[in-house]
This record gives sequence, C-alpha cells and structure tokens, in this order.
Amino acid sequence: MITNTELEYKGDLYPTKIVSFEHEVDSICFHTDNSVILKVTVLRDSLIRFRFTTKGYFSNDFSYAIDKSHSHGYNFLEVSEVADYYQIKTSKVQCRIQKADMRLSIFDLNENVILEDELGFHWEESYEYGGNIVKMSKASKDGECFYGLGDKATQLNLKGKRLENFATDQYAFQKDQEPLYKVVPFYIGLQNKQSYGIFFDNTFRTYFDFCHERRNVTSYWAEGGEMNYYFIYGPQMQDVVTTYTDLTGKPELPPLWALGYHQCKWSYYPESNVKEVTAKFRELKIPCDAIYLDIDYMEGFRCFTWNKEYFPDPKRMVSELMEDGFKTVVIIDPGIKIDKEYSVYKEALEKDYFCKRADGPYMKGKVWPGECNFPDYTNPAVREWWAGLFKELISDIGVKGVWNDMNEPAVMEVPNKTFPMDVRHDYDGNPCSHRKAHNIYGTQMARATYHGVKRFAYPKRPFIITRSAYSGAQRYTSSWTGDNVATWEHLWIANIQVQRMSISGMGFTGSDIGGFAEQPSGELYARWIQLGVFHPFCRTHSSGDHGNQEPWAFDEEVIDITRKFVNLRYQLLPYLYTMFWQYIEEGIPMLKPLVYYDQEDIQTHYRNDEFVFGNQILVCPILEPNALGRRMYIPRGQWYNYWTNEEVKGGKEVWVDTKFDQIPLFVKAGSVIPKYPVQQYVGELEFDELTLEIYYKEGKEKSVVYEDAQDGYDYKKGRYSFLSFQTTGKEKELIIQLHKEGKYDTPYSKYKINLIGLPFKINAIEVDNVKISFDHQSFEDDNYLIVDKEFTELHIIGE
Ligand code: MIG
Repeated sequence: MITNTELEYKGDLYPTKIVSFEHEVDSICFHTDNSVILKVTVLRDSLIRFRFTTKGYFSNDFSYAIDKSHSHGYNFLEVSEVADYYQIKTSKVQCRIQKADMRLSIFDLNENVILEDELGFHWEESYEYGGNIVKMSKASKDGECFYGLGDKATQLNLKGKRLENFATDQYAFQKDQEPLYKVVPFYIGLQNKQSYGIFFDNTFRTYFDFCHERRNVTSYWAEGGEMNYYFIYGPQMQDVVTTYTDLTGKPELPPLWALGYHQCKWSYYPESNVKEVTAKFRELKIPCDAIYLDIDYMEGFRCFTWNKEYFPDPKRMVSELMEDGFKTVVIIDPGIKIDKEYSVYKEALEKDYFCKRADGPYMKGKVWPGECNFPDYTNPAVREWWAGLFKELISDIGVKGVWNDMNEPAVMEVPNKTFPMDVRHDYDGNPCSHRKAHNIYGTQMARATYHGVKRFAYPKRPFIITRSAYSGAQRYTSSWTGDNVATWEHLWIANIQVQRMSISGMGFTGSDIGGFAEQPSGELYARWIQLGVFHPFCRTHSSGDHGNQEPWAFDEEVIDITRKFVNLRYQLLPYLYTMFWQYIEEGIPMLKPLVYYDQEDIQTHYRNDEFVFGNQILVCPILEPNALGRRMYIPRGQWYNYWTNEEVKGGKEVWVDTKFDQIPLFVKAGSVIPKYPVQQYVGELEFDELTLEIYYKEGKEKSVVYEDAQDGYDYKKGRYSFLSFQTTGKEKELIIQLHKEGKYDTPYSKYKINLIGLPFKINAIEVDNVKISFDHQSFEDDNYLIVDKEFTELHIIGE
C-alpha cells in the first residue's frame, strides 16, 4: 500500500532523456534512454491521450471505460522540434515535451499554461506483485479548484483533499469517508477561469491528491497498470464534461416511467404487504411508478428464484401491479449460492463461469445466501449467459427493472470486505488478478444485466440500477449512492454526491430518500423529498430496521408536502425528460453545480448547496431543522422566485424566506417551462393540453422541449417531437417563436400558456399575425391563454 510519502519515495524512477521519436497519423511516440515510451494520441483538437510504458513496449490496449463510438478526429495537428522540447500543436492547444526528462506542459494558443508537470510521470517497481506503481504529479497554482470524481462524500470543490478509488461496500458511510462504492477517476481543474479535465483510465486502486500533501502539487497514482490518462481542454467546464461523457459514453433514454417516483424498502413482502403499500399511494394520491422487491422475495436469497410462500404467483402479482400503474423492480446480487440443487449454480459450475483463486479453487465468499461463488462478469461468455438468465423474470413474469446490489463486490465477514486480491479474471481476454478487475466488476455485472433486461424487455426500454460503477457504467445503468443515514448531514452529502455524479458523466443518480440506515424525523423526510424530486433518480428507500419510511409513516403535514413535491416532479416530467435527452445526445449534465453553470463568477467556485436543475430552474435545498428560509447564492442573471413570481437579480447572496412546504426555487427569466398535468403514474391520463409557463424577460431566451412515445425505440428513427421556443421581451411586447422538429405527433392539440412577470397590461394577442379574440377578464382571472399547438409566432402586445 502506498502511504503519504509517495512523492518523496527514494526508490522512485524517472524517465531519462528522450533519444528518438516517431510520428504516425494521430500518434507520436517518444523513447527515452531508459526504455520509457510515451505515446501521445491526438483524438480531437481538445482531447489528447498520454500513455506511458517502462518496459520498452506497450501491452494490449484495452479499456472497459472508453465508448467505442466516441467521436474522434482533429482539424489540425503539427509536430515540431526545437532545442529543448518537442511540440504537438492542435487547433486548440499546444503540448510541449521536454527532451531532458520527458516532462510535459500544455498551453492554450495564447501561451497561457493550462497544465504543467511537476515531477511528471515516475514510478516505483512493485516487487510484491510485479509491474509498477505508476505516479503522476502536476504543478498547481494557488486558486486552482478541482471537481469531479463521482460519489465522493465531501465538499464539491476537492481542493485540499486526498481521495481513494476502490469500490467498497461502505454501510452508513460518513462525511469525508473514503473509499466509497464508485470509481470515477476523472477530475476537472479550474484555474484562471479556464477548465481542463483529466481522466486517468486505470482500474487498479487509484489515488488523487489535490494539493493536500503539498500546497502546489496535484498528483494521482495507481497500484498497478499503466500511466494512461486523457487530457481534455475546455476552457469551459461544459466542454470538459461533454467531452469526457462522449469519451466514456452516454446511455439510451430510459422509459419515462423510470423518471417517476419509486418506492423501496428492505423488504416489502409478502404479496399482501406489497399491495397494501401500492394501494395506499393511490388512496393518498401520491404519484408513484415503481415498487421494489429487495432480497427477501427470493428463495433463500438465490438469484432468479421466488419465495413461493410470500409470492405464490409472481406473474399474476406483477401484472396486477402493472394494471394499477406500478412497475416492479427486483434486486439481483452477484453471489450465487453454493447449492447442488440450484440450477443457476449448477449451470455456472458446469460451464466454469465462477471466479477462481490464483491456485485453482473457486473463489468462495459469504453473502446473504451463505457461501457463494461469483460469476466472472469480465468474461464475455459469462455476461452472455447472465443476460440469458433474465428471460423468465422479464419475458414471463413481467418485471420491468433490475437492481444490482453488492457488486463492489461485497463479501461478508472478511476484513477487506471484498474478494482476495489473487482472484483471477478474464478481463475480456486480458487475464488479470482482482487488483485490476475489482473496480470494474460491478460495471460488468450491470452491463450483463442491462443486455439481458434489454433483450427481453424489447420493444420496451430496460431499467437497471447499480450500486458499484466505474467510468462508462452510465452506458448501461442508473445508480444510487448506497447506504446513507437518516441525518441532516447526509442530506447535505446526498445533494453534493448527486451533483458530482452529474458532472462525472453519471447523471442518472439519486440517494435513498430519507436515509437508508436509522429513521428520519418527519421534518427531515420532508426536506429530503423536497430535494429528491430534483434528482434524476428519485426513490425512497430504507433498511426497514427502524420502522417504516413510506410518506404515511409521518404526519399529515409531511404527507401533504410529499404529495406536493412529487406532484411537482410529475408536472415537470417533460422538462426532466428534455434534460435527459440533452444528456444522452450531448452529454450535458442534468444537474449543474453553480461553478459549472457560471465558472467566470468566482463566487461559484466554493458553493455546494445550490444547483441548476436542467437549464433553467435553480434549486436550493433546506438542510437544517426549523428553518424559516436560508441564505443562498443566486447566480448572475434575472430570476423569478417560483413560489411568489417575484423577480430577483442574481450575482449575489440573498436570504430567501420559505415555509415548511417550500424550498428556494427560482426560474430563469425568459424560460418556457413545460408541464404535464399531475398523474398518479406515467401514462395514466390522456390530456389535450401542454402547459407552458412563460417567464417574461427583456431580451431573448431559448427553451426546448423534447417528447416522444415515452418508451420504445421509435425515437431513434426520428419519431420524436422537439420544440424550440425563442422568447423576445420588449418594453411593451413579448414575442414567442416556435420551431418544431421530428416526426412524432404529440397527443395533445393545444398549449395552455401562463404568462408570468409581464411588465405591461395586454392589449392584443396575435397568433401568426392574426389577432385572436381575447377576453381580458378571463385572462385576469385565470391568467392563462389556450393556443393551438400549430403556431409559429405568438405576439403579446401591451397597452
Ligand atoms: O447488505 O439488499 O445498499 O439498498 O436494501 C445489505 C439489502 C444489502 C445493501 C443495499 C441496500 C439493500 C440491502 N443491501
């Protein structure tokens, strides 16, 4: 294990002087005297890969994280040589590699340093395991800030922190606890208002030190494998994140119901209990789309079996739930019970699909079912077999989603909580030990699960959720933040974790609302649901050890608050779906931390609590008991208080009054916010109007709305509806121009338009240059207009 002295370690080795180089198409290789090779590959003008070997040759180039369909190709590439260094120039950056020591530095085209090696690449030979402990250090200036790295339970800006990436089942984790469930070795640096990113694609245990050990040094290292990293140039953080997300991949659209509210507990059983819970949601009129079955639905925790005493006829139950709008999601763990009578075990044994120890025996570990063997999901044949196991659950029984847990992988009653490190893995034909495969194990399980569920759910879309993940897992699965605790501090943590996941490419994430361990007060639960409805994945879950955590476990007031906020989420579904579409199309994070939203404004660099939901709604949770409001920062621009419609100018810290049934919410001036009516589940109602809430702004603003059939794959053939609204506000008029694309005809025929913040009294309204009859009185009373959806220009004219 590497300790704090990593940078001072005397036995560290360094590249010596460069003796030759060769340039082939997009790659340039530099060779040193002591057999180090640096291969620089220009993938895009703003995306450069650096790969080092100390052996004199490179091993097979293989990564689970990189999406094979990522965009590459550059506009400009020039390699040149001067006395002291080589220079690689693209249309965005120039990279200089010093001849004497292979240290490199990257500049923008105006000669501003973006990132520069301190010691640069160095390594320590690992006598214990073979190979190297590979290390990198970069110089860091005062004022530089750092973001990213996935699920870390610490402040958003990572400056001053040292973090560890080793997927771990971290029950009831604490603030600042390391390591956690997920591994995203990607960070964003922000220096001088310029952003860049580093993705260190190495699945061994990795560490990142952001000016913790030494004030002006940032370093990262791994216990094995290659020093292999990607440099991403911004200078906008937006561009860094979209480039990273493009490189590691984007998901397909989830079914719209997956963006509804989900209810979970460990565990709902027997069937009558499941039905009681679902019926109560309908009775109390709290919308809900999914109900979860945790491990007790199985026969002795054997995956792909049912406890027939609790669930005598799963197919009937699942279809009855479905009739009432509930999709059933079931848990599937990686541990397969060692049991000669159990078909899944027998088959895997016969086919030799379980992980083995270095000397041959199958890896054995205790989890819920008792002693288990574990499929090697890094073997493509095993993944294919695993996918096939979902046939009955999905095709026959009608389960709609699968929840993968314990896939760090977690093992009970052993000090390291996981597999022994000598366990062997196929690693898609690159055999290795668990040291290399550990961090990727959960992702490969979720990947196999995804392919199975997708195959059998077709032509509907699959839904998968995982606890462990490595970069790129977003292509297959959503995720949650694991076993949190019902405390106010954990509400703060959840808010940051989900924002951080969002800018780390894995946006479809949420926390266990209310907390998994322990019991929240009604107040804490209410504050958590008020935040949770603004998280891409929205599920209440609890361990069930301390009583119930359904909304009705709390008093009337909390039930009403829950209903109010879940209703709001269901109204905002078209808005949420649109941001999901921007995520899958362009890699744009669904939640935008303030620093991402406006990096030029240094006030945002250390903010944690506020974030922008989608593009136009500013959310700030209440994170303390007994609050009558809170202080918060409103980013630059014009905003409206969602509750009062009062206008506020941003760029300052303000106090916002709120009642218990509110949190600070602001809408960006000029926005067109689409809303559906409240439904108890997605698709419950047919409706003829799309509500548009239009917030007046002097000047222009653009808003978009994406819709499709809400499930299935027709959207990939162009059957979607994409509306872009351009609003232009003037002193005495408001113009709304609408442009449509796509072949999907939305089922409604009208817009119900709500005009907010008009600074003038309406005199006349024109739709495509034709005056429409307009009843002042009814507008004053109800405050909305009904307009046929086919318009292209709506003109509101003041008196
Ligand atoms: O060892 O399946 O994080 O959500 O309810 C505990 C039981 C196993 C941990 C998961 C949690 C789930 C629980 N699981």
